[in-house]
Amino acid sequence: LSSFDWQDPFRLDEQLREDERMIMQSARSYAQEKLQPRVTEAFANESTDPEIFREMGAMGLLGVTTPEQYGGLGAGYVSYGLVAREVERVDSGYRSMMSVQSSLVMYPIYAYGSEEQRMKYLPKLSSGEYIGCFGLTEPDAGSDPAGMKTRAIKTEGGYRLKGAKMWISNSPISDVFVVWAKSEAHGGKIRGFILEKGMKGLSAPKIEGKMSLRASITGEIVMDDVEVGEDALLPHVEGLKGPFGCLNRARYGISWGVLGSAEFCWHASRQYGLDRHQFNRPLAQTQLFQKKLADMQTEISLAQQASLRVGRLMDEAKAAPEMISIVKRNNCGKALDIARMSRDMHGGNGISLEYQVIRHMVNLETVNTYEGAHDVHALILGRAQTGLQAFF
Ligand code: TGC
Ligand code: FAD
Repeated sequence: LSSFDWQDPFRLDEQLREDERMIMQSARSYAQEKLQPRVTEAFANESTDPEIFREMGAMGLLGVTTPEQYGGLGAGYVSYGLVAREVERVDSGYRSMMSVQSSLVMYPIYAYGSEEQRMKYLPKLSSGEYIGCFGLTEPDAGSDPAGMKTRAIKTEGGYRLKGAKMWISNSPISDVFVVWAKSEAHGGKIRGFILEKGMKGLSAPKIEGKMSLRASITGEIVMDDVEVGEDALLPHVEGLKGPFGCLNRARYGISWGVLGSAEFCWHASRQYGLDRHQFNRPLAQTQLFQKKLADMQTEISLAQQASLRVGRLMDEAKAAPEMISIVKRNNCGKALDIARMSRDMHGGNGISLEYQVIRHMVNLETVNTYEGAHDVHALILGRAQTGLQAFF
């Protein structure tokens, strides 16, 4: 039998291709050198630096899976997941900025947009010159987006949009807004529209006072009779499968991202336990501390294998949404447990921003809720095995 690497129990690294390893390494260098030094202050002050989009764009971290002719990297979903993991190792808010831009704005424009829309938006979103957001959730429609109230009313030559979106990542600093509305001209079906900053009647006020994801700006999208042309409509999709097609990709990315947070908390706990002495021995020399480290290592390494498997299947176009529900739900829930455990293992220091684990812990509260709350994914999986709808 060969040796055991405690940091990489199942040799994840060996299972990656050379190009994937290189993308991961460059994301890690960027995240550690450029994001890590500014995160504590950004979180404390609840401030988001829009320059981060330009930096990520220059590093090729936006639009990892977008084809090269539209400014993307043209890489696969395993690479995208590895980038999410490296960025979220620093902060879930930074990963959120990246994954909204990539999966929820660039993907629908690429998959459902016209060639003109692709050429107009994708290169600038990929470079970070444009910042994008995705408006699905509303004040009265969160887990149940079919209940949305936003309407698109047919006008001569286009549409008039009326409604409000809530809890929208990036919206206050966005140039491009992908929003979903029920369109009367399409039998009340949900359709996607691309709005642009500065349109009359469009505003995106910031939501203040979040105790989680404070380095990632969140806002509303208010559409007060916003007039758009026919060219704002995403022509190639209709119904909820439009936004869900984007969510599949973002949820998969999140399944990797949260493992970055969890790994940070695990490694920090281990180091703290080695350094901190109580009762004349390192904390790490106690049975309870070691059990917690073993649980962290076990959950993280199992979850990595599951996300890698789903990523490989996505690259082969063989992944099903329910597979993504399994990894999104499991990995978010386990990462949150790990972050809470890590906070506890740091004792009093665990509540200080300086030790960072409480920042990960409160961030993961959001990640466990958005993109389909933990229990909502349980209902998706329950329906898949019983054939019975338990949402209502
Ligand atoms: P249901 O009847 O199940 O489906 C309606 C239509 O949609 C299709 N569909 C999917 N298509 C592709 N992928 C999926 N995962 C799909 N799930 C469903 C389905 O085939 C059907 O198509 P058709 O052609 O027959 O009409 O719809 P439902 O209303 O019963 O849905 C139930 C439920 C709970 C599963 C769904 O509404 C749900 O997933 N709710 C959670 C909402 C959610 O995830 N919101 C996320 C908002 S965005 C966000 O949080 C971004 S944060 C990002 C960040 O900052 O990083
Ligand atoms: P609800 O749907 O009201 O759920 C509340 C609780 O009830 C949850 O625990 C849920 O699991 C449970 N529940 C709901 N239905 C059922 C049921 N049938 N059976 C049992 N339990 C149920 N949305 C976007 O569109 N774009 C974004 O960019 C975006 N970014 C976000 C950023 C942040 C920081 C946050 C906090 C949210 C963001 N969201 C975004 C919204 C997010 O997707 C929603 O918050 C999420 O879908 C849950 O909706 P809700 O908050 O309305 O909660």
